[in-house]
Amino acid sequence: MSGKTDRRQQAGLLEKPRPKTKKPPLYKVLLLNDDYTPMDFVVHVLQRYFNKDHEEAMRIMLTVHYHGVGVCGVYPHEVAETKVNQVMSLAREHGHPLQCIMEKE
Ligand code: TYC
Repeated sequence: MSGKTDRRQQAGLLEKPRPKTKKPPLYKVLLLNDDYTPMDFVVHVLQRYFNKDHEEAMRIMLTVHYHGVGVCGVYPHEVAETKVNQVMSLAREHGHPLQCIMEKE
């Protein structure tokens, strides 16, 4: 056998250095289509909570309008949850049936 382990190996210095930041699981925040929520309101929500400019917000809103669902952004669990709650609260306050959900990536 090779005998004694050298100091570098003991110190772990032969291991590939890896960044020890563990990445959290990510969640997509989705908007669902409905027949009643005004388009302007959805665009406003995308700009206010998802930091989209007007053009990108329009694009996402129309994706939802024509395809039934669209991705607003991808975030760690707690951030996604907060955004879902903010969107649902604002929609309820305004009497709109808009649905916002999160889904593991
Ligand atoms: N379909 C809605 C309308 O015609 C607009 C809309 C878009 C609603 C996206 C919800 O997530 C939504 N007024």
